[in-house]
This record gives sequence, C-alpha cells and structure tokens, in this order.
Amino acid sequence: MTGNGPDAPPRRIPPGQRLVQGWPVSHYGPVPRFRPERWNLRVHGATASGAERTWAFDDLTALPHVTVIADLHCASGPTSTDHEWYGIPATAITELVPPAPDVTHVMAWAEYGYGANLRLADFTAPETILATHHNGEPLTAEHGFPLRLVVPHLYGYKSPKWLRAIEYLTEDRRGFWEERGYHNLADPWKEQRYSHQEAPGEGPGQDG
Ligand SMILES: Nc1nc2c(c(=O)[nH]1)N[C@H]1C(S)=C(S)[C@@H](COP(=O)(O)O)O[C@H]1N2
Ligand SMILES: [Mo]
Repeated sequence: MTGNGPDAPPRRIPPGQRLVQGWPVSHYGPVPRFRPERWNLRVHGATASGAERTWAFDDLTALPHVTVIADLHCASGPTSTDHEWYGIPATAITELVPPAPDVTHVMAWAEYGYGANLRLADFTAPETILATHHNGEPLTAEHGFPLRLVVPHLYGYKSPKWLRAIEYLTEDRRGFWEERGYHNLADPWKEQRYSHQEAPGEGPGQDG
C-alpha cells in the first residue's frame, strides 16, 4: 500500500516549495464564462496532414479517458497535493492529429490569449492530461472548467486552465508567463522558476 498512513514515507515536495492545505486558486485575469455553443477545442499549426481539427465539448466524451493523481506546484511557492484528475490523455490528441515530423514544441492556448509553451515530449508525457474532472466532480469555473491541461511534472503555469487549442510548433516560442520572467522549461525538481536561470539552449531567442 502507498498513501499517507503512519508508515508512509515522508512526502517529497520540490525544493523551495511549501505544502498548503486545500487548493488555492491562482491565475492572471478574469474567469471566463463557458458558452457551449461557441466553445471548441482546436488542434492546429504544423499537423502532419496540414489540416486542423476541432471538437465540440460533447464530442470530447467519446475520446479515451484516464485518471492521474498528482501534486500541483505553483512557481510562486505553494504546492497542493493529491489532485485526482480525470480526462483525456494528451497522447490521444497526438494520435488522432499527428504532428508533422519537424514539430518540436506545442503552445497550449487558453481563453484570453493565455498560452504555455511545452516541449513536445512534455506534452506527450504519460501523465499529461486534458482534464475535465477533479476528485470526481467536473472542474469548477475558477480551476478551469470545462477543460484544463495538466502537466504534473512542471510548474503550474504550464497547466493552462480554460484550454481552447493546441498549436503544433516547429520551433519554440514563449508563452504568457515565459515572456514575463518565468523559466521556459519549468522543472520544479530543478527549481527552474525564472527566465534569468535559463542555461544556454533552454529558451528560444536568447541571443536576441
Ligand atoms: N488560463 C490560465 N491558466 C493558468 C494560469 C493563468 O494565469 N491563466 N495560471 C497558472 C498558474 S501560475 C498556476 S500555479 C495554476 C494554478 O492552478 P489552480 O488555480 O487550479 O490551483 O494555473 C495555471 N493556469
Ligand atoms: Mo503559479
């Protein structure tokens, strides 16, 4: 058995993080309202076929679903634990809409132009999930309803709430927080918080 019983090993959280109870809400800007008739999820950019694909929200239920249990690490310090996410594995997206062979990164786009760039390998990691549910309930509005990307092995800013599109990229491009001083790669175990910590080659456009 694993878990939080008396014999469980001490929980490991990434360096410099503090454990918080419950689940704080953290994002920039307002919470969007879900309008089902206008909503879709779009996969575009450098697809192998050259065509883009969209799903209406109800059509997402036909895709395979998985459960992922993971902690959430905000780069400003709080770590909340034991989130049970339910949704579509990101690999289902790349299988249904294969990227062109030269795709190296994706931009995960949310409402209001928020975007997080990811290496393709981070997007297709086994635990990366397009979540519709949390702890058995649909996501709440402030946590990303109806759909959010969750990339458990990276800081929270790589997990856009209110996800609307995946854009396949043939070169890296900075997302919203990555343009505003946050690390391009965002590995919490390496404490990759800020862009000034980036080593050569870890971010795009570093030579101006
Ligand atoms: N659309 C959008 N998604 C976002 C953000 C944001 O500003 N906009 N902030 C990110 C950050 S910095 C964190 S830590 C997590 C927090 O998720 P939570 O509010 O569900 O805890 O959401 C991420 N997803
Ligand atoms: Mo964050």
